[in-house]
Amino acid sequence: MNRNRSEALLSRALKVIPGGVNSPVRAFRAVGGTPPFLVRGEGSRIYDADGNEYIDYVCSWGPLLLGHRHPVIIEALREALERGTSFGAPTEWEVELAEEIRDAFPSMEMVRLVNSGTEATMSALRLARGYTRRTLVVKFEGCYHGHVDSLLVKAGSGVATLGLPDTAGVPEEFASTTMALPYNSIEALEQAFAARGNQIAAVILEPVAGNMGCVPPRAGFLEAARALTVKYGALLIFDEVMTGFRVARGGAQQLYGIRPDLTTLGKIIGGGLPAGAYGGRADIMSMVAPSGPVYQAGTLSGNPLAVAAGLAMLRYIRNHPELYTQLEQRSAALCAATSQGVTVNRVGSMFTVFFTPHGVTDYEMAKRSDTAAFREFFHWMLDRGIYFPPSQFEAGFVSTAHTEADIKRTAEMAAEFFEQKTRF
Ligand code: KE4
Repeated sequence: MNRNRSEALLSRALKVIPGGVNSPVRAFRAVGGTPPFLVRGEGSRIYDADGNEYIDYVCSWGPLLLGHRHPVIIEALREALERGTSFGAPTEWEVELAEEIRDAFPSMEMVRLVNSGTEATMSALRLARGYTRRTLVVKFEGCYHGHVDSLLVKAGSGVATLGLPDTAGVPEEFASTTMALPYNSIEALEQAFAARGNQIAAVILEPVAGNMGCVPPRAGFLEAARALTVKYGALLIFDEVMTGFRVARGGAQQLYGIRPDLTTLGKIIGGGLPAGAYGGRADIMSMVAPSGPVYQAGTLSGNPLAVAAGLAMLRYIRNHPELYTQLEQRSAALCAATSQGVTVNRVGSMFTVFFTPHGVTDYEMAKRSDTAAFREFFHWMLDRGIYFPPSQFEAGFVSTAHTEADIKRTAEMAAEFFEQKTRF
C-alpha cells in the first residue's frame, strides 16, 4: 500500500508533536511502520491521506459503537451548533444526559460529567479517599485507568507491597499509595485486605479488562472484590470507560450482576466527542463540590456539543436494544476464525487475538504472547485494508456499522494468515 502522504505527514508531525501523535499508541511503536494519517471515516470504514480504505476495528478506541458519522449523531451535532458551542453554565441537556446514564446504570444514583476517562477515574479516586478518609488504592496489573499519577504504577516485590512508579515523573510517594495485584487473583486480593484492609480507600478495576488485551473476569473475581470491599469498608470502583454501553447497555455491572459503589465512564457516552463521567451512591456523590468538600471542576465539563452527541448515542442505544444481539452475532462470527497457536478473548463486541496457545487470564499470561507474530499479523491485515489495534495489548471493537460482508472478509483474511503461517 502506498503511504507516501502519511510518511511525509509523520515527518512533519515529529517536528512539532512528541512522537508525531497526541496519544502514544497511535504512533504504531508496538508494530512498527508508519501510522496512516486519517482524513475521513464513514460507517465501518476509515480513509487515509493516500486514499487507502480500511475496515476499522479500532473505532476511535471504543467510542464509535455505531460506526463513523452515524446520522443520528451528526444531526444532533448540527442542531447543537445552532445553539452555541460552549457556555460554562448549566443546561437542560446535561441533566438529560445524567438521567440517561442513571437509567442505564442504576448504581449511578448521581453523576458528574467530565471531559475524559482519565478525569473520571482521577476524580473517583479523590472522592473515594475523601469519603473513606483512607489513602491506599488497589488496582490490578494490566488494567489501565487513564494517566492518573497514582495509578501509573507497577507491582512492588510482594503481593501486599506498595506500588512503584511505572513511568518517569511520578514520585515514589504517589506510587506508594497504590497496590498493584494480579488481575483475576482472588487470593492476592484477600491477602492485600488481610494485610492492609483498614487502610484501603478503594479497589478500582476494569470489570472486563481491555488494556492488556481483552481479559474477562474469572468466575468469582468480581464477587470477591465486592464482598471484600464491603467487609473492610472500602469502596468498589468499576472503571467502565471501555465496557460501559459496550458489553451491555448497563455495562459489565449489568452483565455480571455486581453493584459497585462508584463507576467511571467515557468513550461511548460522548458519541465520539470528548466526554467522561463518574457517579455512584448518592451519599458518596453528595461529597463532591459544591455540595460537599471533595473538589473537582472542569471548564468544558458537560460541553453542549459533546452532550448532544452523547445524548443522541445513548438514546439510540436505549431505543434499539436489539443492537447488542447484532453485535454479539457479528463479533462471534469474526472471532470464529482462529488457529491452534492463537487465543481469542472476547466479551460482546470487544476482543483480542493473542498469539499464544495458552489461555490469557492476566497480564503475565498476556505478556507471554508472541508480539513479533502479532506485528506480522497486524501488517498482513493492514495491507489488506483491515485496521486492527496496533498493539497486542489492546482490544479491538466491532460496531453496528460492520456488515456481514466486512466480517466475512476479515475472518477470511485472518484464516488465510493462520494457514500460511503454519507455526501458529
Ligand atoms: P481517556 O482519558 O483516554 O479518555 O480514558 C482513559 C481510560 C480509562 N479507563 C479505561 C478502562 C480505558 O480503556 C481508558 C483509555 N483507553 C485507551 C485504550 N487502551 C485509550 C486509547 C489511548 O490512550 O489513546
